[in-house]
Amino acid sequence: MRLSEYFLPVLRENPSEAQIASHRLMLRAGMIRQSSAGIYCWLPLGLRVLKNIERIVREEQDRAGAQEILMPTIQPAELWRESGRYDDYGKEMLRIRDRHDREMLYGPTNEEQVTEIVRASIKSYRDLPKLLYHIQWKFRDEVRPRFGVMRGREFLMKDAYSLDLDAAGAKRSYNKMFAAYLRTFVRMGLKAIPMRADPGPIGGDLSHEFIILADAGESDVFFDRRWQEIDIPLIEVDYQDDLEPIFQRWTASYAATDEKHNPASCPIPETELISARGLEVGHIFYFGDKYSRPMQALVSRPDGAPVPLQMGSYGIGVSRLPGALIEANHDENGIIWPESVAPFRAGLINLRASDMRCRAAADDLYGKLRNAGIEVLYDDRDESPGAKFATMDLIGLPEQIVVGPRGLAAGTVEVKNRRSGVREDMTTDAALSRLSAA
Ligand code: 5CA
Repeated sequence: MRLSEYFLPVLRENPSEAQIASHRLMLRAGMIRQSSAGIYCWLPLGLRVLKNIERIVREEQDRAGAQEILMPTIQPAELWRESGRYDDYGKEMLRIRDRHDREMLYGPTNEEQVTEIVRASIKSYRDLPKLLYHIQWKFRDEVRPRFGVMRGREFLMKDAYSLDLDAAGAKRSYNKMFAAYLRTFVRMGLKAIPMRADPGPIGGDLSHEFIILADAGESDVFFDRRWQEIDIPLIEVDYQDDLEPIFQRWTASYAATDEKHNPASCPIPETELISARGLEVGHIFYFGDKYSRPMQALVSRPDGAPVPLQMGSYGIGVSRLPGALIEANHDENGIIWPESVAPFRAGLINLRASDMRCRAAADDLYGKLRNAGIEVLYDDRDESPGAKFATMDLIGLPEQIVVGPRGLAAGTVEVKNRRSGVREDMTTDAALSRLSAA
């Protein structure tokens, strides 16, 4: 993509409404634009990141055996009356009436809708287990939408739902999602610590939040100091196996959110305990028959007796993640994207747009990069070198390739790694193979 043609409305000044780095940088880098409080438009650069995040989430859900569906954003109020949550949900739920005066709502989550789908067709233990998920916009009329996409009112969530015959089966499904979450966040370059959590309005008694430690986080969390040294690797998971050992391994060191943390019954001594701020990027729940019982989603056991489905739900804050990723990856000059989610693999800067030789060389390299399948944003604009460097640093592409008159005379370009800041002169062929290798 040529920057001269790209829609990248970068801001030079810090927007005054933004209190935290990620919100500031997303606005400055032209990723998003606010439509109204807590509701955002996604511009080309931001949408590319959002799609990359979605792709990783989808791949890991599919790998774990979850099947993608798509449920509507608007749901009928009756469903929520059946579960009893229509009144419980209070003002956070956006309630709507259609032209026939029927009560509808913009879904804040989908437990009821999923239960309604499966109760019509899943009747026997032979139909189980099942894991269904979708990636869809939600609406919660938060009292205090803030920090940009981090606490929005309209936001994109991946929500999965597990359906099992009994508690043991439900725990197996929980473990699958637990393992899938470990992999999902590691693939984004994030260290997300699974912490015992309060299920809140979703219900149930087994629940974990996946938390990234960050000062901008909204939760107070408590954990064993050993977590500071633990590195979460990209574990290989065979989803046919018993995954309880993985669950045990990654919950062995104490970690809990403040709603769950009780100093009186904490299993580790205070000297080993760290308290910090955390950002919740995922939340998983096992709630048994909380929805299936009132909504009459029954399956027959092998002995023929009908029992309510055992269910769990599993959320990831897809549109919160670009913000969370920036909180974990930025410096004073801008964003530093991990490769797996970067909007482009590299930026190509032509230092002298007016110089015919520079232009020819940069155009040529741009063509080669594109032919090699490398996604590149080519700054071909007639701007000062300083402005070009500042824009590239701000938008945070992993590598920058600089074509300038001095290098050309020597037959080289300069490649700068955004994260390390290390610059190297190399031939265009070497630059091409460095970028292809990743
Ligand atoms: N039904 C369950 C799981 S599918 C559920 O709704 N869980 S949740 O309430 O914890 O939300 C799941 C994830 O969505 C959270 O972990 C968080 O990352 C994200 N999320 C929740 N509220 C917001 C919000 N207001 N803005 C942005 N992301 C949010």
